[in-house]
Amino acid sequence: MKIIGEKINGTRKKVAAAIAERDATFIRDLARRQAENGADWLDVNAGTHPDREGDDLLWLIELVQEETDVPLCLDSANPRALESAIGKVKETPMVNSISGEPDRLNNILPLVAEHGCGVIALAMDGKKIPDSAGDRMAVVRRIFEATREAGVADDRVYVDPLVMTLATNIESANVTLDAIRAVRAEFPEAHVCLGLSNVSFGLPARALVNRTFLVLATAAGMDTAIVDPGDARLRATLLATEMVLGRDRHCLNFTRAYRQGLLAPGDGPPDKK
Ligand code: THG
Repeated sequence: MKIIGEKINGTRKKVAAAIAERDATFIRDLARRQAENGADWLDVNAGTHPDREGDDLLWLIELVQEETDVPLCLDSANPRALESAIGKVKETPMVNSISGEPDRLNNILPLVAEHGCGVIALAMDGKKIPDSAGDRMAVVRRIFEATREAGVADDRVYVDPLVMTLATNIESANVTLDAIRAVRAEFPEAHVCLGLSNVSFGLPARALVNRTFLVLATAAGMDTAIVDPGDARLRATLLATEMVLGRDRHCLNFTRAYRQGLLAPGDGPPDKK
């Protein structure tokens, strides 16, 4: 599993305040901690007004890159903000995201093609996420027509089938799992990427719900997750899941993590008393 660290997101209150106050220490700290916890990319989302987003994104990028060499995942729907950000990054970034929306395809895809970026493709084309896996796949097929036409190889595309909360639709995770399997079957070279936390919005014990969904989404074929890399229980669950699915030869990663004390308390040997 590849991990995109989600913490530098201006829709979070603390990050919004840090951006507004130009609190560099707070942002640097988020970057360093996620890098230390093994993030493969760091998502950077300014989440600010479109007039400010470009400048705020550049400020964030500069700070993050002073702290770590982990490549960035530029999280914006704004082609102008993305274009100036792509010019500033040291490592080839991931672009988060395109969708089936013609404006985003026309304005963002050329940047992705030119700079050789990976790109997250949301399985939606308007404001609303399609209800069924079939309707999401119809969008995904149109996106691949466009990425192939632009010369972006399938293995640079990270399809995000999207998940909505179970609190308002009990089938929502099932729809997403069906979409993941359909993407894997139809576009075997492509990746599947998901932000997990929407699944539990409005529910209690969200971390438990997110971890459970992580297991199922991984089994269905998700290979990239947008999560908090500092969530030790989530990482432990991930290590166990990959081993159980046969993706950890000789159980090396799992046993090494155990010896390093990285598996969460309570998941070790049973208490003898
Ligand atoms: N797909 C793609 N990109 C995405 C998402 C996705 N980018 C944004 C988001 N979803 C993933 N990132 C985050 C970042 C932070 C939090 C959740 C998702 C988060 N949420 C806290 C919570 O849920 O309790 C509350 C916010 C806070 O801390 O203030 O931390 O799906 N392609």
